[in-house]
Amino acid sequence: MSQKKAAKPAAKKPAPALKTAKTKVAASSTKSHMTENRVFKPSAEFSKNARISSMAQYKRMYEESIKQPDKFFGREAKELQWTKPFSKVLDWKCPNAKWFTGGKLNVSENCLDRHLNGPRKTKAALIWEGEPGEKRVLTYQQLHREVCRFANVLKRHKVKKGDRVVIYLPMIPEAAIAMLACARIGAIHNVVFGGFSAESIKDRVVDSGATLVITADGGYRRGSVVPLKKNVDDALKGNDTTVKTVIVYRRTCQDVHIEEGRDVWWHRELEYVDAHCPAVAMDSEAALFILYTSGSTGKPKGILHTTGGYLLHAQMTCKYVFDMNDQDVYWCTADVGWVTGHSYMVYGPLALGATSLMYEGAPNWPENDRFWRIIEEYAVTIFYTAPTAIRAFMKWGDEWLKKHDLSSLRLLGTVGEPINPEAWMWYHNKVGGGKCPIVDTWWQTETGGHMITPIPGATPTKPGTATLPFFGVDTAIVDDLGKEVGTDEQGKLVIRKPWPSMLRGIWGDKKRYQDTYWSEFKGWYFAGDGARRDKDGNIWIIGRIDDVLNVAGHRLGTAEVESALVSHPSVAEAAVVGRPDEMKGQGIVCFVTVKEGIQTSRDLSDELKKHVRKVIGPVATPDEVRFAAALPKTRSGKIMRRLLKQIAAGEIIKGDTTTLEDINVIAQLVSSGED
Ligand code: 7RM
Repeated sequence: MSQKKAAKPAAKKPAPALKTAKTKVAASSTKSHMTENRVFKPSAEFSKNARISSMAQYKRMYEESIKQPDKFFGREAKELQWTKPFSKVLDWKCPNAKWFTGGKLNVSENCLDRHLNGPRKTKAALIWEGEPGEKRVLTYQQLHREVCRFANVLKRHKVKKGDRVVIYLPMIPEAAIAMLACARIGAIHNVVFGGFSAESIKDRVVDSGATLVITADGGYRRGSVVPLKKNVDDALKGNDTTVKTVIVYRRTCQDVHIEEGRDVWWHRELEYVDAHCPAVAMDSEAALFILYTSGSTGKPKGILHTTGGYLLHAQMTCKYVFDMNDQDVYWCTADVGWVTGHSYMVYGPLALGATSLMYEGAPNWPENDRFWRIIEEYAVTIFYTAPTAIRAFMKWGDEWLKKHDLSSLRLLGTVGEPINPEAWMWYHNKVGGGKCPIVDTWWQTETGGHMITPIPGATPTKPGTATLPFFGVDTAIVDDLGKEVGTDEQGKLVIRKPWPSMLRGIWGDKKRYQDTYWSEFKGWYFAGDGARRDKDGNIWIIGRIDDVLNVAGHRLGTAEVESALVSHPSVAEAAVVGRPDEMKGQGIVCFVTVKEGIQTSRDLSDELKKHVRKVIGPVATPDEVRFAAALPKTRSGKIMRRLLKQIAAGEIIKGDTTTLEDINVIAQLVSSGED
């Protein structure tokens, strides 16, 4: 291991006293927001230095953003560098939004070139640490150079404006370089998470019609090598896709197959190009990237994001939500394969000229304190991670934190799922030393950036709520008829106005875009989440109300897992539900009926778990496979998921079962979990 073992003894100053408006009244195990009365106001010191320093200022800005969006966003957008100024802020005809029409700009120019004229030129843009311990720092000048060179490699391979490029890389600087290089020449990137399987890559390659794939020989994860190139080879087997070229970065140096006439090495390609590559001026509404995400039905959908509005929102949220400054060392622990990695590791921070840290591997490699070690070593000031990670750290114990000096931290963030108050308190006290505001940011792949979030120098926070809408975000919580529900009542979370970074469509499927997001309530975006608003106006996200799972912050469709299961020769029918999981938020439970003549066994259940893992990827590995003689269905043949969820959670069956076709099915299912 190249990591040094010894850790400094905790040389921490005592944390300043908590600024709590109210004393602790709720038991720490309280899950319900109705009894959550702990309020944490930002410290006077934090507020004083923040861009937004009071609720009055937030409210003023919010009001302007809703009532005069043209004025508000027109002003904010001037902070981007436009090759040609826009003539109109918003053109909205539901469900089609056009932001900053007439304007032209280039995302890579905004993230790189415009920082080269002053002191940021030699400032760290990316700080990287590999899992085995290597370190790299790329200044803005160096990153610019690498992006230009790689963009020229893409051009050499005939990649043009509008072409789709699949990126399947580990968490290495080349992932950001590849994304920015695509943006520079107007190619549309489609990043596929390194934890997805060959079949998932193939689906995404085919659906997006990609002509080029960028990958690496392998990547490091928890001490072993993930065979990325092998997965790409398997995905492209049969030569029946549109892919002409595969560019391979050498990361792990193991032997890989090189397909003559298709595969080329990244480092060799660089020998043929120079570092001069002008950025292409793109229409504000030109596509920037596609990112696949799970829905409640069918295969993952390619969420389309465009240029001007997306970049503005990413930059603006880094400015106001993360309060990022030139002095900050900012670390987002998300993978680039998720939207969080796009907006908050690459585009937002770089647009703002900040320093973004990237770590390749697992949080518990070589030991449970890897993250704290990194925070100490690089004096990280802003840390953004997921509740599932926080719960894992809590379980591993405080001694891992105590070995490290975390006093550089000034702001903490979470994303991906609701955070339980216990985890919030632990994060606040143990990681933040009681002094750092926490921004619990609610948003989605579709929204492009933060939607509901505290403003750290202004918003009083409570453990478990994402609090208030960001600028321009017009939220409402409504019943099935679209009527706003009362205080503390649960309803569906909708957004009633377009916002700059909203998705512009689903790749290749206009109808699905309209149906999925804009049909439940006419003219409003329906996010798929349930929520409540408390008496102080704070929004508490309950979670997905559709058939989308959130496993350790990873979004998966029950339909995807079901279709993976029925692709196995022994399976007749499958129904997949989530069950509450203390660590992961949700675990995956599969109810399976087998084909005539097939014997069920523990071996078969293990085989099915492996099968799903192979088809979708390790993130989708089921926690439990339960065999059943039949699945509970209504008389019209719909699987009753509500019942299955209760069975999976071990709850006594509640609610109406009168529509159930065969009541005996339930008794069998309940007992099937007992052996
Ligand atoms: C960024 C991201 C989106 C789903 C979303 C929610 C859940 C995300 C929070 C949250 C409660 C949060 N994109 N979610 N953030 N729930 N509080 N702060 O996660 O497309 O992969 O997932 O994640 O259910 O609909 S995503």
